[in-house]
Amino acid sequence: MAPTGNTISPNDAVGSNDNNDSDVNPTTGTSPNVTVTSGQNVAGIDAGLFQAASLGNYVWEDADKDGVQDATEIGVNGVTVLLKNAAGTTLQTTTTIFNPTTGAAGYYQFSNQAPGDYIVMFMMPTWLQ
Ligand SMILES: [Ca+2]
Ligand SMILES: [Ca+2]
Ligand SMILES: [Ca+2]
Repeated sequence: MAPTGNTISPNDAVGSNDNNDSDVNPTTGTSPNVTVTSGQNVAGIDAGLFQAASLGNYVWEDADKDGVQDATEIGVNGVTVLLKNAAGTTLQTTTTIFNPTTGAAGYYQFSNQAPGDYIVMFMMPTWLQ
């Protein structure tokens, strides 16, 4: 099993060559059957691990239009935020809310994402269109 906070990588990414790929089923944490003969050293039975990442986290009303989150400017709830992959396909959708920790408005977060390339798209609220 992967250590807490880690996830097992996809297995057999290199196909026929086991030298540099992960060989462990991400769901079960086990390798395929491996036959080892007398005196043989079978290398290449490997497990890749990664830690999930997150993206966020704030939409605010930039009242003075300077592009800076000034202390007097408040977050905006109810803004739809899309998480897309690098090809532009939408993976997840969320909405800005009050931050559950700080209570500040305009908070969003995409948790438990695999390392990689993403695009975040903000759908403007109707009162800004
Ligand atoms: Ca393999
Ligand atoms: Ca391997
Ligand atoms: Ca500002």
